[in-house]
Amino acid sequence: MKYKIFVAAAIFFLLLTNLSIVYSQEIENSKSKIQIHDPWIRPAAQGSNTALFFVVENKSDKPDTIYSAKSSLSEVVEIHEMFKKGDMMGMRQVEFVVVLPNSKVEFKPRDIHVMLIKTKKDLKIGDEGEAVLLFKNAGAIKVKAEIRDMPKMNGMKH
Ligand SMILES: [Cu+2]
Repeated sequence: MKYKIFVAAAIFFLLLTNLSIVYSQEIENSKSKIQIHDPWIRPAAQGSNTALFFVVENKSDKPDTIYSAKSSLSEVVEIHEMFKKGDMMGMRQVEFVVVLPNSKVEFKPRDIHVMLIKTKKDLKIGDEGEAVLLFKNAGAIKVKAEIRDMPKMNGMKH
């Protein structure tokens, strides 16, 4: 009898701690030493590929590393970099990106980006999409990204 109660209590406790882990995993951007500025996603039709861009600011005096990202917007989420091979531009997956203490790293078009492969729905201008960025020290940071068009090239401003 006592054993059963103990087991039930243990299971209940496990559930409780698991739940609290799930909830504490995703940190609000504003409370973290790592700040994600201006997250945005290029619009895309369902089933195609697009990317998430943002600026990471490390406000701590220790380096941090973004090693993964997740999102329900696409089937696959990867961290990519661009590279040049002769005249061709290509992109490839990277394992991580280091953000040095008190500095910023910009994820931007034609540079490092979070690739959203095979989008699950149309991502239309003006909509919002959520993603979670995983850092070694800061943990999982949830971002709400605005879906918007590529910025105009500098020379094309009127
Ligand atoms: Cu890519």
